[in-house]
Amino acid sequence: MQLEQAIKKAYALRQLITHYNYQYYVLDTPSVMDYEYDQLMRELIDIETEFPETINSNSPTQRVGVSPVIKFQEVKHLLPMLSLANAFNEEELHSFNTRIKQELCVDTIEFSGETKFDGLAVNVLYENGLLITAATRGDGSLGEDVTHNVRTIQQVPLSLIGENIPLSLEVRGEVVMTHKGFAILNNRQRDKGEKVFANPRNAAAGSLRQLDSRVTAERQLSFFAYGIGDYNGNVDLTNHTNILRQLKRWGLPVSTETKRLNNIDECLSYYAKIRTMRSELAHDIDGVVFKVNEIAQQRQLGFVSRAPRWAIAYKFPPLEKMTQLLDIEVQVGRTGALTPVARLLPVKVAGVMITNATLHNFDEIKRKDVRIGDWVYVRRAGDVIPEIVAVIKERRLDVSEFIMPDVCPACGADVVCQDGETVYRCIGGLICSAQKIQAIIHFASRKAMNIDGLGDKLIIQLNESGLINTVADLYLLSQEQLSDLNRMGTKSAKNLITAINKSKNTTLERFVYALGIREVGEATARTIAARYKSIKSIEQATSKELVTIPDIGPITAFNINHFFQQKYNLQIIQSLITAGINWEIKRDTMSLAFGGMVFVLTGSLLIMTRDEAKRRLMLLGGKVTEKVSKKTNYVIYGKNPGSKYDIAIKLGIKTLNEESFMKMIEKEKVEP
Ligand code: D41
Repeated sequence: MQLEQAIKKAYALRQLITHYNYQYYVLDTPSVMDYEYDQLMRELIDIETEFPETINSNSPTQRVGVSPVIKFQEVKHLLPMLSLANAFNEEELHSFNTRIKQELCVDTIEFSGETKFDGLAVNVLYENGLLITAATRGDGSLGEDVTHNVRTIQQVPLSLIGENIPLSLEVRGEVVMTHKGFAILNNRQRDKGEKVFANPRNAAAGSLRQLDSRVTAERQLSFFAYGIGDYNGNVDLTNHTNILRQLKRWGLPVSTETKRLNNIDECLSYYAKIRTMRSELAHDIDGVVFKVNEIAQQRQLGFVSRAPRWAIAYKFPPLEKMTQLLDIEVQVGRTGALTPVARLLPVKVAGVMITNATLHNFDEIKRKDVRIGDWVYVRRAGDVIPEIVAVIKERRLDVSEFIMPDVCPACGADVVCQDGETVYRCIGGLICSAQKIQAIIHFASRKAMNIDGLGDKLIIQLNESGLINTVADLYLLSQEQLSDLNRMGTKSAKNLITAINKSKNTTLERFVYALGIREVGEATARTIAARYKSIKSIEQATSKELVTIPDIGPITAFNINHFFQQKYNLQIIQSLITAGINWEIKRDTMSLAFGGMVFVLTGSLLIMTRDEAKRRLMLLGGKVTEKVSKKTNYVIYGKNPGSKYDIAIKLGIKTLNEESFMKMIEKEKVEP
């Protein structure tokens, strides 16, 4: 290749790659396969390696620097980066609206609404369409030069695309890290024994303040433009909606949730809508921002003390709050697993009073170095159980490390932690009162035997008063015994007995699930029930056989087999069945020996009666019909067969005499 040709080819490749980047990062509609994209990049790299003269700094191959910067330089923003006033409730938003309506002498104001990203504000300067500098907000006038790092963010175009490229343009936006990127980064940091970040915002900040852009490039940062600063171009930008649309045309990513809002009521609905979506978004947001849409009106309003009077951030209640860890309680689960639970100084997070948080397991406590008495950040997002995000080490006073108990807090049996497992377990089994109670709670639960009205508290009460020791005892309870209990009326006692009786009619899969075998959830229980069809067959299944079933691994197979080898468990199952627990035997006829086959009987049978033969065929999944047709598989004939036999011969259908028929069913060993 000649140099001239190489320059042309490199140019074409850059155009194409930039275009694909735009479709992927800005429009969110990828138009090529990753493979194809990678090929184009490879081709460009090859050309640039052979002809280094073709390289320019806005080539997509030049995002990551080859060496760290020495220190962060100062950058003066062409126009200052203002700050945002806040509203924390509806009233404050209304007074914002009233104030500016008065100022502008209008009845209603049109706003532009957008999500408020919880990241870091940056200013990206483009001159003649080329990215020149990117700087943090700093004090609003002077920021830190983070160009080398912002260049590594795939969403940020190194050169603008489209028409009417401005001579100069400052793009204001927010650098954020996705939840996914945050989780990946923290896992990697943990593996390397390095500092983990408390939240995506801190992680984004830490990543942007790297001297070495090769480190930043490995972290998944995103960028969203929310406005402009200095602008020298010939496209008329008369309102904020236009600005965002034009930024998108020039190849800059803009939040997909921006919306034009006709009045303050629409702003309130927008706020409510975004708030419900909050936990589903890929990024953390801490509120919404409303901006007066018309630039002319913005000018008229101006700003006070570095904050524009035409914009306001309506903040969401924070998902994270500070509180004190009062105690770590160790709970024993159904399978003996010990779970540490944090008891907190009650604190309201996102509208809900939080008193407990999960600590998952002992490893988690060690990793986060959580100690009783510490001040911590608790986080509640969506419907998830609140969790401790991080310890505020600066506030730590005299606290000592938490030690996992070496005996079970419920029964005093030994606690073991198997190699390779993070879980500590009580080995007490069903001798352990905690495990016993959890087993009964599980048995009665909705997806198991579904005993209506039999809640945790009642189960504990029944156990403490000596009425139930195992799940089988539930079916021996009488209404009188129940009415004698504290807080239990005759009516509730009667209802409970009815519910218990009702639970006797169940399905095999529910029953298997209810037994609470370790690692056997609903899905596995369903698989086992479908495969074995009777509790007797399940009891006899070997581990070797169980592992051949899809989705059952060696550990689950072992657990199932081990469970049914315990005499105690078999006794309980027997008692339950004696008490009247039953399920309909559903046959999957297709999987049986004669599944889907059609038989016709003719002549008088001597070895067994016609009804008996019919029953046997049906037990094996066969269907018995009267007329011979092309669909018939076999005609079984006895003495003096009639016309049905002749038709079978004519149609070429297989015929069997009684002896061959007997041999055939004997081979299938069907119990009579
Ligand atoms: O998403 C954001 N964090 C965001 C920040 C946004 N959507 N809009 C913003 N608009 C402004 C003005 C109105 C001053 C141009 C902002 C910020 N400012 C801002 N971010 C950090 C300081 C100010």
